[in-house]
Amino acid sequence: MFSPQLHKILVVSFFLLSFCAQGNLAGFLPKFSFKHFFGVSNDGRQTPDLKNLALSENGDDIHQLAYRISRLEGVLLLNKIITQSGGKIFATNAKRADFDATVEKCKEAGGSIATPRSPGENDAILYFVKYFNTYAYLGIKQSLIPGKFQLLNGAWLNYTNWYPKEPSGRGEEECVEMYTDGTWNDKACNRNHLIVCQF
Ligand code: MMA
Ligand code: CA
Repeated sequence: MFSPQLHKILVVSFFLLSFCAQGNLAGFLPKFSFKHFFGVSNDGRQTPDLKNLALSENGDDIHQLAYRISRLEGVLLLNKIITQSGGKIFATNAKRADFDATVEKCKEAGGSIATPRSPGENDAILYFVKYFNTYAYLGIKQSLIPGKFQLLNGAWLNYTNWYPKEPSGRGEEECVEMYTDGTWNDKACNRNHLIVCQF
């Protein structure tokens, strides 16, 4: 029913709105309030105000929805709640986890672990690594060939940003972390790093 782009924006919007509703981003964005985007239902829970978005096959409804989403996207970008590069959106929940838990959290949210495929995408992830001054795991893992890395879908990398002399683990470091300058290091998968997802 939605284009992949609209679907992605909806998923990331509700991922972030649910964290905000739980107050999990308190402190991350102290001056910003999401209250304009919520109505309060009679059971007291906060729910997104989507009453004007009853959808049909009517193209006008889709345009209204696209317009509303683009305004939400503007707010999220303005406040650096999300970053983007090309068509990809990146976001964090400001929490830490090891590699497996990060993969799981991002999946649960309808996305996947942040995986830079270009300098622009690397920078979009780096924004959060710098903001929280915390390394992040990337969606890259050692292949069956020790010291050779691939995407989680098994594809070989056609963009890399290794720190000088990395990867250095020779089979002992199966995951990849992003340093606070945006360069990459192969590393054990059990560290607590910043959760950054892509959508
Ligand atoms: C650590 C560890 C490695 C990294 C080296 C760089 C000593 O090991 O983080 O993954 O390659 O530091 O000196
Ligand atoms: Ca290393």
